[in-house]
This record gives sequence, structure tokens and C-alpha cells, in this order.
Amino acid sequence: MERTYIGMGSNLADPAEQLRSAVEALAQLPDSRLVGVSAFYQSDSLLAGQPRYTNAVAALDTAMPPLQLLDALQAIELGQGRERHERWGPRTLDLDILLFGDRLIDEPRLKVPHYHMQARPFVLYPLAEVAPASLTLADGRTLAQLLNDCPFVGLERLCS
Ligand code: A4P
Ligand code: MG
Repeated sequence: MERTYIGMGSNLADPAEQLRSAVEALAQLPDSRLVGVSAFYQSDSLLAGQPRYTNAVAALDTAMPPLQLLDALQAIELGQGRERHERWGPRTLDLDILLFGDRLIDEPRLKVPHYHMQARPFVLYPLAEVAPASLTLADGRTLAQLLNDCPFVGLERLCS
């Protein structure tokens, strides 16, 4: 088993409910064990004119290889009505593989660590609830350092 962290986001069709359904689906994945789920956080979309997002991060241990996990996550997205019209468009559910053990993956369909995660408060603060502060990225920076460089601005932690 390897420890993965999954970023979850939604800004359509009752986002909190979308995330709760996604957590249930993650818990059902084969050869995997859901280890933890952060609180839900709300923030403005990075793109103007889109509804606010709700985000969370799940810790999952899995024996699936990375591309098989990606397939499984995309099946969950589709199962929850995601339609891909445009990249970065509003979505019922977005599941991103943030980290997969300590692997560096650079394939056409899968880049890990997930691009931009190092500077996104809506990724780092929920991640810190399910990962140790000593978690170290490939470039040697720890989660604690990343948080230090990423102010808690514009985030609202929802009571669960
Ligand atoms: N892909 C490559 N690497 C990965 C990975 N590590 N995990 C590929 C998952 N997928 C990965 O993804 C496009 C393709 O990326 C996939 O087919 C997969 O093969 P997508 O989910 O269809 O597209 P996307 O989500 O629109 O693009 P992207 O670049 O993932 O967008 P982001 O970065 O997720 O940004 N504001 C707030 N507050 N909260 C948000 O969550 N999200 C976005 C979307 C914009 N603004 C936001 C938020
Ligand atoms: Mg995505």
C-alpha cells in the first residue's frame, strides 16, 4: 500500500453534498483504505465569475498503480455528473491526485505532485489536517514550510 492524498473540489449542485458522496465512493475503492478526510473549506474560485468552491483533502492508502487510481477517480467524477466542457470550467466534482507516496510522475495523463498544489491554500490547509507537517515534497520542502509561505487568506473552514 502507498499513501496518496486526493484533492476534492466542487462548485456546482450542492458542493458539500458532492464531497460527501465522493468520500463514500473513495471508501468503496478496491485494494484501498480511506485513512482520513479533512474538514470542508470554502473559497472564491480562482476564475472570476464562477461560483465559490468547496474543497477538502482525503488520505487514501492504495495498492492500485497510479493510472488505475486515476481511472477510478475519473469514474467517480463521471458518476457524479461531471461534464468536461472546458478546462477549468465549473464542475460538480474534481478529484486530483496531489501526492502518491514519494513518487514523481510525469505522464501525459498524470503529473504528480499536482501542479500548483504548493501555493494553493484550499489544498494545503485541508492537506495539513490529514498529513504530518513533516511531509516532504520532492523539492525538499516540508508541508510546514509550504504552509508558512501560504497565508490562510480567503478560506472559510466549514463546521462539519
Ligand atoms: N491530470 C494530470 N495530472 C493529474 C493529477 N495529479 N490528478 C490530468 C488528476 N488529474 C490529473 O483534469 C484534466 C486532466 O488532468 C485529466 O484528464 C487528467 O488526465 P480535469 O480535472 O479534467 O481538468 P481541470 O480540473 O479543469 O484542470 P486542472 O488543471 O486540474 O484544474 P485545477 O487546477 O483543478 O483548477 N478555485 C478554488 N477555490 N478551488 C478549486 O478547487 N479549482 C480550479 C480548477 C480552479 N479554481 C479553483 C479550484
Ligand atoms: Mg482536476
